[in-house]
Amino acid sequence: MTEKPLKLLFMSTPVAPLGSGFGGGVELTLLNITKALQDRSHEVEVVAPLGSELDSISIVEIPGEWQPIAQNQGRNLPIILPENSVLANIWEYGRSVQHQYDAIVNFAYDWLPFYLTPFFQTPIAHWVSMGSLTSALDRVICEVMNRYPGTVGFYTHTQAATFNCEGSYACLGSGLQMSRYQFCPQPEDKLAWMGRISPEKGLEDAVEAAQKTGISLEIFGKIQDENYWQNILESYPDAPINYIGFLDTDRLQERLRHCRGLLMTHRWVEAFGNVAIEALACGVPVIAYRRGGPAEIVCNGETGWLVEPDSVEGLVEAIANLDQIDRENCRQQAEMEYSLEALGDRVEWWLLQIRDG
Ligand code: HBI
Repeated sequence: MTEKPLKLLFMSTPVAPLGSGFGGGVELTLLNITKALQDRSHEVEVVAPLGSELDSISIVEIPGEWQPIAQNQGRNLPIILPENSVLANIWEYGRSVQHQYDAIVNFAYDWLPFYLTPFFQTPIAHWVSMGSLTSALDRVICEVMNRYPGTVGFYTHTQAATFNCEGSYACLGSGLQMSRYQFCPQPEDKLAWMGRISPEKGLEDAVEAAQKTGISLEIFGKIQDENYWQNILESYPDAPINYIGFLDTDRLQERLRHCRGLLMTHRWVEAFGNVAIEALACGVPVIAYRRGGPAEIVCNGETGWLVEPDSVEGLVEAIANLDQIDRENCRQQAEMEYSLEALGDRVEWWLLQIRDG
């Protein structure tokens, strides 16, 4: 890199401390973007809720009440801020130190940072972590896209399209530290499902597919909606499932890599699907509903199978065809498209444009 290094302030999702798993894929994305940019000698300071942990990266921890999650609340949800809002406190901190940075990067899927954008002197780049969910957020995101072209970044084009906004944006994908994921050529006879356990993730379809095929399903992830989880257990009492819980990356890949395939059974337009590239990095093919980000990731017939959305029959058929996928191809796709270097190229370019205005 010949240009002057960037000085960046990263503002976490405010729904829980980083490292808890409640922040979903954006926790991993934030970590990997930080690493990718630090590898290129850029300076990154991370601001996040009190109690956050992010590998060995130091964090400015901010107290306050967590932000309620935006999903499953209906499109007309008004803007909510708790009494002593950690989101507001994070952004008050950002306001007070903004002049020390070239740009601020927002990872919160919330109204406040978008609204505040014109009130800051330092440019703000926004990383949007989900597809469109509420009209209030859609509007403020579109306003920022029009007023500050190129400052809003999405994971995928499918995700960006859900916002129905003409403004220009950056499509950034995601990436992983490939060396942390070990390739496994010979799997055991089991399947994997990974994610926050919450209705929009459609876990019940994967459980039903496990029951129909008799192949056991390892379930990785935080239980975000306890009622939803209990309901699944009651509806499929005989399904061969094994709940593993939320594991850190090292322990996750140790188990995941031995699986024959990863099932992605999302009901919503999944913005990306970090779990898909984690599986591919281990050589595990991905069977996903043809909906949202995973449809832009999986090469049908090469690194997995894309299935008609909400079709458990389709999942069962794809499971029967898993052996047609060469696990080497899966690892190779991850290395080519989703390495930290590939992610760093995209994000560095995006942020340099924003700094240099
Ligand atoms: N909800 N209000 C709100 N703000 C976020 O930043 C947020 C969220 N729900 C989920 C979420 N972020 C992340 O889990 C994403 O990875 C999806």
